[in-house]
Order: sequence, then C-alpha cells, then structure tokens
Amino acid sequence: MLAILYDPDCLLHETVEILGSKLIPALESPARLEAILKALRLSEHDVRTVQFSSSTDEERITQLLSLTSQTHKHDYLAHLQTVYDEWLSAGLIEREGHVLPECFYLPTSTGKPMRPPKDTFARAGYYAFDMSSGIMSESYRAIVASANLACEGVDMLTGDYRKRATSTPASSDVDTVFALCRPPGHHCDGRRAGGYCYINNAALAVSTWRASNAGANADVNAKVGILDIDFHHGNGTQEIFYSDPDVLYVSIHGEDEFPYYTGAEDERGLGVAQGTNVNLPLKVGSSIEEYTEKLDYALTKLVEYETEFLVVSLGFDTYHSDPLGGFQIHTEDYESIAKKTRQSLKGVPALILLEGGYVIEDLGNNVLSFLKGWKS
Ligand code: Q9C
Ligand code: ZN
Repeated sequence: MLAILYDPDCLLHETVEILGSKLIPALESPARLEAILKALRLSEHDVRTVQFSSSTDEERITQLLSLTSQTHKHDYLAHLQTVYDEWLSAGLIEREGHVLPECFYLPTSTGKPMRPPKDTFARAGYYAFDMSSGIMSESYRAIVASANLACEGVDMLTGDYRKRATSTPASSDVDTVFALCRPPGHHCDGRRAGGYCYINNAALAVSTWRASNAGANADVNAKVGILDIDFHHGNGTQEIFYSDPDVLYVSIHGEDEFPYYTGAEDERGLGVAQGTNVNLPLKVGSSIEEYTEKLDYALTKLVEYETEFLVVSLGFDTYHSDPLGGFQIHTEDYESIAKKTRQSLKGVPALILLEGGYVIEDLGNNVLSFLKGWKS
C-alpha cells in the first residue's frame, strides 16, 4: 500500500531569488504543492495530513532535532531558526523581507578551520552556497515541517508511526510513502543551504531508519539505496554519504548543470565507501530512451547492492518544458520510470521525497502519472 503525507505548514515558505538582475518570486513556490494537492484530491488518492507545529509531543520535537543533528551541524540548524529574527532586529530587513547572502565562504590556503563570522549579515553567506535559498518569516516552520514528513514517512514504513499515533489503523501494510516535502532537500549538505534546500530530507530519512533499526535490535547498518531522479545533481546527499559504505547514492542528472561543481562520473565515494556513489550525468536535451538507459543502469546498481530501504529523491524538473531542466521527458514517461523502479526493487520499502519540478500547470498530472506507474 502507498501512503501520501502532507503538512500544511509546507505552504508557508515563500521567498525570492535573482533572475538576471531582477528579484523575482522563487520558482520553488507554494503553488507547486497546491497544484499537486489539487490533482491528488481530484483523483482517488488519499492524502494524510500531519502538522508538526501543532505537535505537543515534546519527545517528538526533541527526536526530530536530534535525528537531524546526526547529519547537520548544530550551528547551521540554529542559524536557520534565528537568522530572520536577527536580521529583523538589526534593521537589515523589514517584516516582509528575505534573508539573502551577499558574500559566500571562501576556501583559503591559511589552514584555518571554517568558522562562522560574528556579524549576522555576513553569516547568511557562511551558511549558504547560492542565492536560491532565501529565508523569510515562516521559512523555518516550513523547513521543519518538510523534514518531519521524511521522518513520519520512515515511521510509517517501520511501524513506529503506529506505535505513536494509536488512531492509525493497526494493520496498515504501508510499503511506500510519498512525502510531499517542501522545501526540498537534496542540495543541502548539512552545513549550508542552497538550490531551494535547507535540510536534507533524504539524509534525515536514513538517520530515522537507522534509529528505528537500533530500537528494534535490527541491523543498524542495513543497506540504504538512494535514487536521485531530480534534474539536478544532489550534491548535498552525495556529500553527506560520500564516506558511508552503507548508503548507495545513485543520481541521474543534467551534465554541467546546476550545482555545476559536482555530479561527475569520477566521484565514486571515499575509502571503504569507494563505489557507493554513482553519478550518471546526461546531456541536456536527452530523450526518454537515453534517460531510460541510465535508469536501467541505476536500478541494476541498486539491486546489486542489495538495497534494503529505498529513498527516491523525486524531481519533476526533468520535464521537457521545465524552466530549470533540459530533458525530453513527458507526462506519460513518469509512469514508466516509476514502474521500472518499483519492479526492479519489488518488496523493498520505499520513501519517495518530493524535490524539484517547476511547471506548475503540469506538475499535478506528472505526479499522478508517476504514482500510477508505481502502483501498477
Ligand atoms: N534564478 C531543485 O530542483 N538555481 N533545485 C535557480 C534561478 C537553483 C534547483 C536559478 C536551482 C535549484 C531542488
Ligand atoms: Zn532540481
């Protein structure tokens, strides 16, 4: 059975970005999620709503933060929570304003360790790598709500969700959860935001999965496979698991596209994790046939690895008319992509996390097409 998870607070984050020399509403907008919800509700899909901010369960809140801290630096998380208020008090922005960095952290030859600057204005650039990760008044609430969906999704797959929420039917045999995360996560590397991402939801899912295994005296090092099929390379996810042999990260993405400095084939993982990072860059303009070849290879890798838990970083910016993408992929193709993936990894519990996808008009249908293929 497939369950879909949504948190209304994910709609609250609404920031701006630079296009050319103009400040515009960020393409990663609440309208994306609204379009998906509308399509799901008009179809037979049941969407389960959770609202993290209304949770009074102190233990749960502590748990989410502690799981996030396993892959994200404490000072970075604190920055996400406080920077808007600090900028407001310092008179750097108005109430409707957005925190946007001026100057990014520079690697130097001094041998000095990275250290956050004292000045709150300067700190914005220390904790980001681009200008597509603005922060406004409600951002933190949405960021945490989005992250929590990844956590809840894992809990549903492991049965921990049932233990906490007694109202949930005891016999739910959920083997796939689609978490409607917004903001997305795969560009965040645990110490800085970028590419519309603030917390790496996929990394949090892995931590949650391991914590559940530990609690159940099961194998904490159970093998996790991450299939990243957003148009962009998931530099953040790659970075977080680059030395971890128990996570296989496989990504199909536009060659030489954003985030530009990562995603090459020769990035294969470090030390004992050599071979557990697989980048499959594909030329801009590639067809679904060319895409499918890469996908088949990616799935073979995930099967050979003996993936026990699958995380799919799912972006719809591979769509032919996406303003940030560049593949020739159409609505019906998502059905075959999903079907192939599910068939290759039959029986493996799967958490699907929403990443990018910016053609609002077609986003709903693209999601429905993917779900149709997954369930077939
Ligand atoms: N002025 C994801 O798809 N650059 N992120 C946008 C527009 C950032 C994409 C530039 C693209 C980030 C999750
Ligand atoms: Zn993307």
